Amino acid sequence: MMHGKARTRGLSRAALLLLTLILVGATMTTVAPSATADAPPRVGIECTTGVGGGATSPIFNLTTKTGYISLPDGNTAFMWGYSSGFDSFQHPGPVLCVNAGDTVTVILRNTLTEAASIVFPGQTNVLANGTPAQPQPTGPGAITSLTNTAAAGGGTVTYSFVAGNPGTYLYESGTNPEKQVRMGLFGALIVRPSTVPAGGAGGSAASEYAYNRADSRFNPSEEFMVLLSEIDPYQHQAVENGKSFNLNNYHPRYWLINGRGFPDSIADNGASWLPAQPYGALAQIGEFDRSAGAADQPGMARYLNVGTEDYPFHPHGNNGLVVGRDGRALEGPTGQDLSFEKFAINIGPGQTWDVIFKWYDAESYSPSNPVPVTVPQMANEEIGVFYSGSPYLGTKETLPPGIQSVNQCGEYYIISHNHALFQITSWGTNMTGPITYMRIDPPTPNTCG
Ligand SMILES: [Cu+2]
Repeated sequence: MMHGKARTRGLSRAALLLLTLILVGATMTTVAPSATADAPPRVGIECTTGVGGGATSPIFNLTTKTGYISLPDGNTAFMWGYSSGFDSFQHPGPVLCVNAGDTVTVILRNTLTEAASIVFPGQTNVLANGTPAQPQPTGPGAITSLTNTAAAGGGTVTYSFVAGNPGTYLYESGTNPEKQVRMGLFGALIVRPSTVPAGGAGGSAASEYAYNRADSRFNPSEEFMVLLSEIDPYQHQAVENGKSFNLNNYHPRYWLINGRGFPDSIADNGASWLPAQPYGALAQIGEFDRSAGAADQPGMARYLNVGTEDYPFHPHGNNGLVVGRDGRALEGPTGQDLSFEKFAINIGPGQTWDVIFKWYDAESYSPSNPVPVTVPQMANEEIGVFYSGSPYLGTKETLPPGIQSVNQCGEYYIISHNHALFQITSWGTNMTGPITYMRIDPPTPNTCG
């Protein structure tokens, strides 16, 4: 379904899959802002790294804020969110990147009109203000928060923990989560190995590995985030207007990737028209060079589901290799490799999946080795705006008069999307929502921008 935007006629059967990305502003200590953040990458994960405390003791300052995001049907949604330091509202929260074994400190300042908090699923022995974090009872048998809170109107709480297993995690509000998480109080936490795994390649860096396994290596410049979420606009309207909301009536109408719906999802990180939605979801990769050995490594997609039901994500073209889930490598008790190839992956609420993927030209199709199908007459073709005019990677040909193309260098675009098709919508505007593309660039040197 839904292959109209990217024309894939004649592509090698060995295409592969999926998607996404990030941004990060400078984080700030409570003492002084950091001015050292590099310009954000145009695509791919944009980490927020901690400041202060030394290389293995990162400190993050997160502030709850309110704001609005743009949705593909032209609506806006009132949201709550975590922002870094004194940054303006953003959605989703900053992508926190740390190394295993780091002593991580997260200082939450809460500007909302009710108490809020952060839980770190998958991390153990979390402290709040120096003592073990505890659920907060509000009466006999009643708990409104799974952890210590920062009081409304400027309260703070300091969480700390030693980062555990490498992998992909959510962080989210533990306070009235059926309200606060839905309103947007969530983000991704990435824990990287602190050292190159045993048997890892000489000269490689620990950050090139997803886990403490030599076979979990990937290309750090092809690392993507797929953070999947949902919005019931009536709940957000109620919160904005200070009214109660009956959760029996909860019914999402929007579904998003990295806080954006398609086509905004394929725009660059930090796109100017999405000031509160910094994270794009385009997965831009190079053709995988099977002859290059260790010199070429596959891409990596980190999927997270912060919604309330399964999201069956489905890239087109090929399988991915599922190497981990929920912050744990897929391995047996003595380290046996239990990774597996999968086409559509079904990400449950609260789950994360780590998937390594690549695209290679299995059939070596080219103008001198043409695809064995008859190309339809032009009158029978529908040409999408990403088509190069040629079915061959790295080749551009003249398009018919009147056809507009944004293809840069003969690259391919392959759709990746939530395959629960009723969720491919923005309150009824079809073919929006959790859709993105995998972009494959031709081998270098190329003329891609
Ligand atoms: Cu499809």
